[in-house]
Amino acid sequence: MRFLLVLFLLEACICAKGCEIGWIRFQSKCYMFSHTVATWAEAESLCSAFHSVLAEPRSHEESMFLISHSENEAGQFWIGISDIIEEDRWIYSSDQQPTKVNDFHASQPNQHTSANCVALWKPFHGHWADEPCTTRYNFICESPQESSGDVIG
Ligand SMILES: [Ca+2]
Repeated sequence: MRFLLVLFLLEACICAKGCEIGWIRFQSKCYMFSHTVATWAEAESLCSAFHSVLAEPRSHEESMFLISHSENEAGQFWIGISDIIEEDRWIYSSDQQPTKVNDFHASQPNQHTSANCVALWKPFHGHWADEPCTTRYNFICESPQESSGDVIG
């Protein structure tokens, strides 16, 4: 019985260190670059269904990782930043705090109240564009690397 418990704890440790299959690790987070498209709100729901949120780059390094990786993938990618609540006040969805990084392309944002969600934009080499939230794009979910509290097995 004790041996089984040790095995279980060992496995739990191994699982907690990595990312689920199909997710990519960078620093302390796991990311999933979707292969399907959805509106920004649908994308939020889909990430939530997988116990994650739309990606929220909190540092220059995280933002650069998302931008450079998105360049290897087809499509534009929604992230969890919007100015839905107040025009030109760009906030993270999960805590409504102002963004800590700004990787809008030099020409962006440029669509005012008609575009309130941020996408990594292919023609801008993955730099941000403000886009209408109802457009269907690919999206990036993020979850913490260590998913404590998950039931294993
Ligand atoms: Ca706007």
